[in-house]
Amino acid sequence: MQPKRFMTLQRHILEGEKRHPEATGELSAILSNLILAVKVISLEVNKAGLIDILGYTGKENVHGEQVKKLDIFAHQTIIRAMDHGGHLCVMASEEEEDIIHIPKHHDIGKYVLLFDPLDGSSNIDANVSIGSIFSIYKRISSGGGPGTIEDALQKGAKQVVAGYVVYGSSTIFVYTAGDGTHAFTLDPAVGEFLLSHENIRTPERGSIYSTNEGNYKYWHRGFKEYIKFLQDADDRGAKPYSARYIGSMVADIHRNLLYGGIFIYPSDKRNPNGKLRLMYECNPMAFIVEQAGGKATTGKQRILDIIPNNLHQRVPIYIGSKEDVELVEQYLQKYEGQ
Ligand code: P6P
Repeated sequence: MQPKRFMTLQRHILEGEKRHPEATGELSAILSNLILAVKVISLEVNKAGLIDILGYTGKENVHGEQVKKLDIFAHQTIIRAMDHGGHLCVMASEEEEDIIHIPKHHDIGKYVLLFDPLDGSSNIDANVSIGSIFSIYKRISSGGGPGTIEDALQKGAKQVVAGYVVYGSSTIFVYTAGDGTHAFTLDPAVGEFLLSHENIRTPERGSIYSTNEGNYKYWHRGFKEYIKFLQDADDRGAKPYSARYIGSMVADIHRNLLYGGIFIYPSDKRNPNGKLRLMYECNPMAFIVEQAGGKATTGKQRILDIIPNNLHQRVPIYIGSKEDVELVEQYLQKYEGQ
C-alpha cells in the first residue's frame, strides 16, 4: 500500500493557495498563526488535569454561562497569536459581546476571523473531547482602516476558510478552503499537523443520530416522529440508528463526518432558535460538512444562506449525511406547526 504523503498542514495550505491566482499568501500566514495558537491550547487542554487551570473563574460570558479558565486561556491565546499579524481587520469571539478591534497599524488586513475558542467547555473537567472552531471571511469595508461589524456579519456562503480542532485522544485539525475538507493529526514528537484524511467524503446516509433527548418534552411533533422512525427498525427492514451524543458539537460532528450520521440541535417549544450560534459554530461547520458532500440546514433553509443580524444569534441546525438531513426536513414539513 502506498505510504501516506508526508504532508504538513502548512504545506497543504500553501499548495491550495497556489491554485488561486489572486492568493497572496496572506491566508497561509493567518492559518500559520492560528496553528500556533491551537498547538498552545492543545498543550494546556492536555495538561489541564495536572495543573490548577480547571474550575470556574467565577465570571460569566455574554451568554450568562459560567466560564472556565481554559475558555479564557483559549480566547486570549488566539487573540495574542492573531492580532499583530497584519492580515486581519477585525475579529469576533464567543467570549466577547462586541467585535474585537485589531491594534492600530495592524488593522488594515484583508481578512476577518470569527471563532469559538473552546466549544464544549462544560466537558473540560470530565476529560471529554472539546474543540475550537473558526471562520475566515474577506473584508467588505473599504481597506486602509479598522474592520467593522459589517465585515463580521456576512452570510456563511462568503467564508473563504473554515475549520475546527478536536482536542481528544489526539489533536485533529480539520479545514476547508473551498477545495474539499481535509484532516490533519498533530504528531507531538515533531510538533506538526500531518495529513491523515485528504478530501473527506461523508457517507450519503449514516446510522447515527446525535441530539439531546433530554429535551424530548419540548420537541415539536415532526422531530418526535422523525426520531421515532430512526429508532424503529421494522418498517425500514434495517436495524435502528445508534444514538451517540457527547454534548460537544465539534466531537459529535467530527465522528459523524467520518462515519456518517446526523447532528441536530433543533428548534423546540422552549428555544425556537435552538442553542448553537450561527457565526462561529453553525456556519463554519456547515461549510466543512458541505465540502465533504453533506448538508446543513435550519430544517427549512441552508445554513450558509442565512443573512446574519447579530454576532451571537442562534439558529436550529440539522447537519450531516445528505439523505439524513433531507429526511428530517420532510418530517418537519409534514408536521409543520404541531
Ligand atoms: P446541551 C457545548 O456547550 C455546546 O455549545 C455544544 O458544543 C454542544 O453540542 C451543545 O452545547 C450541547 O448542549 O444543551 O445538549 O448540553
